Amino acid sequence: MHFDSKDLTYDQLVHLYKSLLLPRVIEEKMLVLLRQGKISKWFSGIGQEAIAVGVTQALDEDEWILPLHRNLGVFTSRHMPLHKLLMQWQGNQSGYSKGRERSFHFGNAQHHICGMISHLGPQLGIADGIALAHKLRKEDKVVVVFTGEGGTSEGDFHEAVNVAAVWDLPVIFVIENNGYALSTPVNEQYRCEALVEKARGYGIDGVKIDGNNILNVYDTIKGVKKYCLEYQRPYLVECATFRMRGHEEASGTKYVPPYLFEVWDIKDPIKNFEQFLLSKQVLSKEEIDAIHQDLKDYVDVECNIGFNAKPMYVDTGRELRDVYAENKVDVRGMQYDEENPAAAGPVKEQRFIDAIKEGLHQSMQQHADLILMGQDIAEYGGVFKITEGFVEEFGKDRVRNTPLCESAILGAALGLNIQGYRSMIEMQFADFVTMGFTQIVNNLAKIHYRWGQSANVVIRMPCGAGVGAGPFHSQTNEAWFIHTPGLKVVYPSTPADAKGLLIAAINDPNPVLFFEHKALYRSVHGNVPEGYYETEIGKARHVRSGDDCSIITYGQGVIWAEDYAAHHSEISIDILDLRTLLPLDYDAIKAAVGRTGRVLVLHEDTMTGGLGGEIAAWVGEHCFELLDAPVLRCASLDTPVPFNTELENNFLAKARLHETVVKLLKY
Ligand SMILES: Cc1ncc(C[n+]2csc(CCOP(=O)(O)OP(=O)(O)O)c2C)c(N)n1
Repeated sequence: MHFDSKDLTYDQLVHLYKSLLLPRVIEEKMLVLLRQGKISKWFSGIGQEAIAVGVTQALDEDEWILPLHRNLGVFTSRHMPLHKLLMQWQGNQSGYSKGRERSFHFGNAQHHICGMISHLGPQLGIADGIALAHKLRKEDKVVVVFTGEGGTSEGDFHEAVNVAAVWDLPVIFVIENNGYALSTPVNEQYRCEALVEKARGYGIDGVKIDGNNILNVYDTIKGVKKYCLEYQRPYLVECATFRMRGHEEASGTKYVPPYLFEVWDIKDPIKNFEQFLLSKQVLSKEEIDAIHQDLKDYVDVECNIGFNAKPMYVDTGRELRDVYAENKVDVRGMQYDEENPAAAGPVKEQRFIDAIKEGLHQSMQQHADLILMGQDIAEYGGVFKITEGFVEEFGKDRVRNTPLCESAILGAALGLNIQGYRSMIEMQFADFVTMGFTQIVNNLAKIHYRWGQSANVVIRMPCGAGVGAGPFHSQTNEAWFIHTPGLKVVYPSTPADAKGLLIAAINDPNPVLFFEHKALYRSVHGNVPEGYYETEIGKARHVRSGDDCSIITYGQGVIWAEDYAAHHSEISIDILDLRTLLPLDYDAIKAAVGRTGRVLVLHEDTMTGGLGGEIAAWVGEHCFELLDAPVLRCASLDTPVPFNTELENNFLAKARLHETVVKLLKY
């Protein structure tokens, strides 16, 4: 192996050597601890240390790195105390994730590390967002994100590299090509000669290097960093290496031809660097032995601390509280008072769509750090024209057209928030959110609980049927998200609430899905205060009082219920508009049950697994004494949304509203 120390000083070379050796010494100890049953799972990076260490050492300490499961060298090079890492790996309360996450699945803002989630690829988009924040602030910082060669087959790799290329983001994508993804060899993973060839397809540059040569890695990343900053572009670095142990320690290596271990043992990054340092008389054999011993002593001392951590103290309240970031935004809108709407300024009649636009517009004026992202939202104004005129007023930096890549953009939104920006993503249609599902339910939703990072991201979801648009432009898919702790889900039915809830969502440090029904955009009008105000998330609205039955509903269901009540004056109907579906306003639900003793939950979403089932169960459990009849549900048919108007009308819950009310009243 050829080493070129260029202008590195004696101190720098020794520092690199110690940094390279530390993760190896720790890992050797880990293998012993595993055999003793003291830790449960271990993904070994033995033989690959030069990549994690070389990359991290080439960056400034405040440049973000997004490592993977074999990158112990990133964590040690960022000076994370080993005893705290050990607590993390044991699932101890004093670990970085308070026992909530395993192995390397955590991040830490102080060390500028954003940890992976198991899905591997989704962290690539987060790097784009962090880099975008640096670019917007004109900071000279790069971001490094790791992927294995297996991870490059995921759509997230493609999306993230493409976005970085199109947006000229200073991201260094490091592919750690270690020959196998679990048991899958590279010839079953991809067809190109080298993965770096893919760079050209994205219109960026890249290089393939020997990932076992620490000086090579270090020098390459230093140079690539300069390039990324000077030209404001991403770069792809493929590091050739080999996984010297099983995928994880329990999984073995039977599928790897034994000769490969011999070949790669000769290329061991530590042995080779030691030889180089000896041959150049940078270090003597005795000095190397002494460094080894020092590191072993350090590991033993830290293990003693790490294995004597206080035992887990289970506190259900704390677990539930930590799911959400505390909502203590400094600049708050005025709270909207239903009894006195004029308190939020003079009111004017607006369509639903105009109120959303105004809420977004005022939020852009309020928050210089609010970034809008979505397909065709800039010059074109979005397919529903909600952001029309925004790019002219707020500029391209803040009103960003995106390539067709929901996942990378949702990941980028999280990256932006890691750097203190907030963002709004417009799904062109709520149906397309499936393409970014993992980012929402696994990254955005769980990150605060996992390691305390907020995710101030609003996802606008133009949704709903009744517009003759067929199965993929008509869904109202809120139930997919209501089930996910960490998300908030709002679903307004009036223009005033649409504006106030959108402003509140943008102020909220948690990820909020904002459902806006397309059929209401231009058909529903109402008085809307002109000022900047919030409608509180988590509070339902009592729409009208009645004595015979209570309809608990939201979104277009409110319009149906009001219309039904208006046409059936012989029935005294009470209506509750939930407005927020997660978290639910249980007090308001209980009050609605108490007012009539007969409850019908109405929603446009399909029946099975819909919110109606949850509310019915909760009312049954908590309000049984108040009921005069079982809770009934009226929902859309359990089919996809059909295109044909007659079929669609039959599909929608509205078609069965009358018969359900009659049935309820007959009990
Ligand atoms: C989306 C997803 N599919 C499958 C897995 C299971 N899995 C975990 S690691 C892994 C192999 C990853 O290979 P690679 O990206 O090359 O990284 P390496 O483990 O070799 O470092 C697989 C298949 C997963 N974690 N996530």
